Amino acid sequence: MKQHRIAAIPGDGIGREVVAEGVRVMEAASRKFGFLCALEDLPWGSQHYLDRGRMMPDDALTRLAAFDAIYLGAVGHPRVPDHTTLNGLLLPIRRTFEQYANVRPTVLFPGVATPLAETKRAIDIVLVRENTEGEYAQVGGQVHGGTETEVAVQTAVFTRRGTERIIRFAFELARTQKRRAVTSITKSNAQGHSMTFWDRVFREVAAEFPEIETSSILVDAAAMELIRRPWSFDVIVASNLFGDILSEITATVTGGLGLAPSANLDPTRRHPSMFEPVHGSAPDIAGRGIANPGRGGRGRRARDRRALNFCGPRPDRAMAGCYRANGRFIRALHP
Ligand code: GGG
Repeated sequence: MKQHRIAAIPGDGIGREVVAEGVRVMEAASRKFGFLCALEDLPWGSQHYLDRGRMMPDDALTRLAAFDAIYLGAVGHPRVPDHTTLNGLLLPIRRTFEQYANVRPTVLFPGVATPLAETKRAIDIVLVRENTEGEYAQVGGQVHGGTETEVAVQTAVFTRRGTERIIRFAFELARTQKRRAVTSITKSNAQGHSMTFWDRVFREVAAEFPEIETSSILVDAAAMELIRRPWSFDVIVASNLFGDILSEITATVTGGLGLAPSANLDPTRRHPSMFEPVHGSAPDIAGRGIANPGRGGRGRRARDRRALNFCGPRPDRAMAGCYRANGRFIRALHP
């Protein structure tokens, strides 16, 4: 029987609760479909930082390299700066293991509450976010700190290799899944160097996929259209920062952040890929056992209602929707 070595990093806040539940699902799936999971729990994250001054041990990346996949909960802690939690764990893992494709599919499940007034149309979007460079490249610095002349510079980095491979990934995903269209999202009017370069690479790669419709939209217009007409989108490809921001909108219009999955893929499979919920550590509700994919108020009755909201008035249809969405998600991982 095939065995998968999985590194589980529950991390901070509700990350611990959701990973525990996810592991139960994984175990149930392994029994049903006949595979084994050798799971190692790695207690890294903000508590590790508060105890030892580092989010993860010195040899963490070498240790992680030996696994088939990484299952991450969340990072973020009220006593640790956000840039420390992100740059001390999540971002080095994505970069070191060349997890350049961040795939965030969103489907509006039947019966799930959405803030949209119109709920009749199907929403089924795969947002492909560049995951190793762009605005997250960590190039820059600060001088004259704390004085009137202080300066902070942060440079976005767009390489030919990085830009071309993420755009090609999005088109290959669209082709494999027989999807209709790929939309590229930039801000080329304001960022006339990097984003016009992205647009040019997008046009070049698009020419290899003549059967797929293409469009390019500015990020501000995309933010509006994802709320106004989310059903008009199919596959989206965007830079690291724009993809991060827009995936909060795609998650929100399809039922909330709690439902949104995120796969950080090295499509070459040379390194382990990492799977995580889109949401953060939610320290305000951590440890109370109320982290839940649906939305709602406080207390047990509200909690039950949230669970029901998640399933909807027709749980059978909701589950069928989940299975279809999960099938798409799994296909999205390795087109
Ligand atoms: N589920 C992982 C997590 O804690 N995500 C929160 C976060 O801030 N993510 C930033 C990113 O995806 O770039």
